[in-house]
Amino acid sequence: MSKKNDSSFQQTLVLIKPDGLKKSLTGNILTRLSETKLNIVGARVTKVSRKLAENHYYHLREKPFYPELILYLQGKIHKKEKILALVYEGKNAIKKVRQIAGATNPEEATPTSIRGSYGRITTKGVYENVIHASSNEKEAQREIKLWFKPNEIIS
Ligand code: IDP
Ligand code: MG
Repeated sequence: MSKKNDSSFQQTLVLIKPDGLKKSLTGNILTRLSETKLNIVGARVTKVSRKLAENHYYHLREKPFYPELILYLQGKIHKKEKILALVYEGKNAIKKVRQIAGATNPEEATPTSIRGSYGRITTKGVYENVIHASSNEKEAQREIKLWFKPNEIIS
């Protein structure tokens, strides 16, 4: 079976969120992610429009923290209005990246994970957890299309 027909061979979206950029964590985060031995097949710095943020976090639109979450992803809270978007590819990419990212709540994340090391909970209640990582295959495919044009992925 060729690599690309193998269902464990996946692409996953990573976003270094505005707090990650503001705290100069890009190098540390990329170093941690390189432990996965996955390949980077896409990378771009971009501003996040309200529409893009709302689309990305569509599944959370009913949550009380949603308005704050949208401002957070847009960088309005950190006065750093951009993110670094990456696509990682390889065997079990989604699970490997999620494992190094750590749990959503930085207080519950393994202390050595990216979120456990660098995340925090703000007084307004948003989990500032420095990175996004797709959580399943359907989500990964939807999100990669949202953040990248097909010709920006070099697989
Ligand atoms: P994930 O980022 O681990 O996939 P999601 O449930 O998809 O978690 O939530 C997206 C983002 O929304 C989280 O990364 C975090 O920034 C924020 N968030 C999720 N749940 C909560 C919560 O209960 N309180 C505050 N912020 C949350
Ligand atoms: Mg999620």
